[in-house]
Parts: sequence; structure tokens; C-alpha cells
Amino acid sequence: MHFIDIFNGDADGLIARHQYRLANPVPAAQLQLISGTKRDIALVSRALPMMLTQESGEAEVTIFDVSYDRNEAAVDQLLSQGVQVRYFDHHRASLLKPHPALDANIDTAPTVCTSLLVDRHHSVNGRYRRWTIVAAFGDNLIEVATKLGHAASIAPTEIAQLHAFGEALNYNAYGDAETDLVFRPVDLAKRLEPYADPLEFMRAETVFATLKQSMASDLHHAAVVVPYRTNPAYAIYRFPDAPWARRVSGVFANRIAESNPTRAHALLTPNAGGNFTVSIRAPIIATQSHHRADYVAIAFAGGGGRVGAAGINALPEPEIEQFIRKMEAVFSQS
Ligand SMILES: [Mn+2]
Repeated sequence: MHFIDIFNGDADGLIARHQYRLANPVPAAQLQLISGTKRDIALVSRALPMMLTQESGEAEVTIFDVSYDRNEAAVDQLLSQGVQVRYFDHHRASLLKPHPALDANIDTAPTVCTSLLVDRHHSVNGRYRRWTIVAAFGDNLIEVATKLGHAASIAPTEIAQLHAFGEALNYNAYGDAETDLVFRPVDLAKRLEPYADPLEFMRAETVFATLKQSMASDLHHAAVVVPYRTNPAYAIYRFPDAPWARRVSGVFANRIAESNPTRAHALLTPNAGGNFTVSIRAPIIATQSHHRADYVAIAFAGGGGRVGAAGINALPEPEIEQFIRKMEAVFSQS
């Protein structure tokens, strides 16, 4: 039997896979990992060439935290080759259809992340709750994560540590390519493997300290950037073309959203293709139900996301003014 784990390189993807494999271990020699940067989500097709060397019906592919819709064709191909596919995700899956060899654990509620879905899976059943909390913080589900921490009687100082670790792991996934990242997600996944408790990982490994240092340095660069457009309804930032800008964009977007909870935010970061990667955050305290980050994102090619947080993969410079008008249309007060 051969196993392939495919996971988003962010905190939620890494931890979803980590928990699943803690509960369902397989020999390392039979397991391959596929991951990438946070926005590198068309990952499932990378498993197809690996299958050519396998006997059909002898493989199991488990997928975490990447949109089913973006991977549907590759999943279909795996299924048609007799591969068992298990899917855990919380992004849009409008193309999902049942198949006897597909075990889909998909829930798009805004209060879940993929690690929570794995936490609920019968094989895991909440056993690695502290990791779930790290992942929920990483996906910026602050209230959900904090409540889980209190319910598990975790001390407030430890909840704060899990929060900082989730943010740091999430920070590591942002970049144009894996060369922008401090750690390659597949390497990080292997370093997590021995640890059933994230606090133990934080004590024993240098990963957290390294990420924290890098994040502080990147945030220092970001602190001097003045908003490109700002008014009471929304603020738009435009970063320069630099690796620090690509790495820190997610953390920075969350920080500015938290410091101005009634305002929407967007961050434009130049990418290697000559376009802009755009992060959009709805106001944390939304006063109108149509104040949704995904409403802005889906108006542009390559845009998508969720109610609170969404993005556009490659916004051409000439469309920036159109983007600002869309921010205005969605988030202006009325
Ligand atoms: Mn996620």
C-alpha cells in the first residue's frame, strides 16, 4: 500500500495532516508528502505522475485544506485509477459529487477550519486538541480557538503561546514560491511528526523562535508603509516588491484588521508574474451582512475565499482602480 498526503502549507493544512497521521500512522517508506505555499492550492495533480509507478487500487491519497473545486479534475482522475481518496476541507466544494472511493469531510461553515474537521473525525476524536487550537488561531478563528482552549482547561498563558505559534506557522506559508519561505512546508511537516503536544514541540525545537524572529523583522519593514487609500470604511495598503513583503502579507493583513475592527482592509503585494497578490479582510465587527471579503475577490479573475478573508492571486496593475471601486461598493457604510 502506498500513501500520499497532500496539504496546504499553512498552519491549518500542516496541522490537519499532522493530527490525522498521529492517529493513523503509516510507515515512512510508504508515505509521500505534497505541499507548497499557502496560495499553491492546485496540489492534487502533482500526485498523478506518482501514481504511474504504483499498482492500481494500491494507493490512498489524503487531502487537507485545499479547495475541492480547484482540484476536482485531478481527484476524478485518481478515483478513476482506483485510488482511495479521503478529503478534509472547509473551502467551497460546489463540484463535489459522491463516489464510493471518496470519503469527503467537507464543511464550509465560517466557524470551522480543516484541523477542526480532522479533530472531529472518528479516528482522532479530539485527542490532539492543542494542535487543533494552534490551527484555529493560525486560520484567524480567534474566538473559536480561545473557547476551545477554555473548554479544555488550558491556562491563559498557554493559550497565548498556542496563539503565537499558530500565527507563526501561518506566517511561514506566505510567499510567491517556497524559496520565499523560512521553512519548506514538507520539511516542517516532518519536524512536527514526533510531537503529540504543540507546547512540547515549542520547547524542544527551534522552529518557533526562528519564525518569530523572521516575522518581527518583516513586520518592522511593514510598519513604515503608509496606506495607499484610507477612509472610515476601508484601508488599502500596497507593499513593495520584496520577499519580506510576500512573507508578512498575511500576518500584516490580520494585524491591521484587528487594530481597526470596524474597517475593511486590503493588501496588495507584487508577485513574480508582475501582478499583485491581494489579501482582503472584511471588518471583524461587520455591521452589514453584505460586508464580505469574498464578494470583492470573486469580482476578479483568480479571486476567491471566505466571508471574513479572501484573496486574488494575480491582480494586474491596470485593475487596481477597479479593485478600489469594488472595495468601495462592498464596504461603504450603507
Ligand atoms: Mn484552512
